[in-house]
Amino acid sequence: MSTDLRIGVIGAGLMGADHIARITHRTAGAVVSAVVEPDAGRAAAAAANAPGAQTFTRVEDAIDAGALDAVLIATPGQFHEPVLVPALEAGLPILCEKPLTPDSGSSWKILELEQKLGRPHIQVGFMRRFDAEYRALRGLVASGDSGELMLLRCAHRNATVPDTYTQTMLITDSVVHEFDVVPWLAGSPIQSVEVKYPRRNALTPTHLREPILVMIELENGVLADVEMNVSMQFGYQVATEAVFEKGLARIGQPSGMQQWRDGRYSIADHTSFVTRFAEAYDAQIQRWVDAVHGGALIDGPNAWDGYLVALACEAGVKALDGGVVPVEAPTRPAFYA
Ligand code: ISE
Repeated sequence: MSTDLRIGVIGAGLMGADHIARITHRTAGAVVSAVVEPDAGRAAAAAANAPGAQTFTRVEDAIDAGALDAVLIATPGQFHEPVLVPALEAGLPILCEKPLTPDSGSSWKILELEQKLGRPHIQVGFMRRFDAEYRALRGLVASGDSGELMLLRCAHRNATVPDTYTQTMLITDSVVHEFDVVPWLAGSPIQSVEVKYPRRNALTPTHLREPILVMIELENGVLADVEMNVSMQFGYQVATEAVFEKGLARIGQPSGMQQWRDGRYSIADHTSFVTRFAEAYDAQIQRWVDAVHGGALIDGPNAWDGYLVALACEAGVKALDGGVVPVEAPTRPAFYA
């Protein structure tokens, strides 16, 4: 009998399809047993990478059919809550792509529901925490080898974004990652958020005003600036420079083959987060699967982390209209200690 974890993947868009292929081809100890996707074409295309998986249009049907042991939610954020609720009610382990939910009120309700289960069941998909260079930088900060961390200079650049991408998504879909990873790197919660607008990129879609510069102030005095740029054209880049008392560290620089040709020097960079963070996604899913097998259920950011990020996103969205917006979090429940 197979002991593989039977994962139901909810949503078979870009990320869902990528995770389905990952679980089938690169994750040990797991299979995709169910694909929940209302769009028949997407469901069929995704199922081709998941031999033997059943397809459903509603998560409740997959749960009622006993078709899964764990749930991976890869739908857009506004559709997370309607999946989180039945999955928690069924007591299933969950890996939920970011954000946990789009606002702190609904995230709080999810925390309340989860706390009925006795221990955390939700891991949130902040994959940067699994990236080898981010981990090395966090280790450097914690070691104190370069002195205290003072500044994080973060660049987050997308070539383009789809027409459905809105102004608030600069915060809720993109800077959301820095709202998780900056406090994690620096070991301190977010105190306030401010947004500044440099000169607008003429190539930006007409309904957007960007790039933006987001200032994130942490309780320990570390300041992070984030250049959020979604019309960069050339490719995808997520890079950070950390400024310490005794030196600097850089992560996210292009690597791989350097080429000299026709009087030019070049090195390839990424064009999408799917390749930039491929290894981080692999590690994230593998560690989650191992944690479920081992009984810990999660091994990574939890729903409380997701809630804190929801609070920061609310502040960030307000800050799009100007001013320094404070982030105030309640005391962390002992359940998430
Ligand atoms: C996208 O949803 C992601 O999560 C990517 O990591 C981010 O770079 C991009 O801006 C988002 O739209």
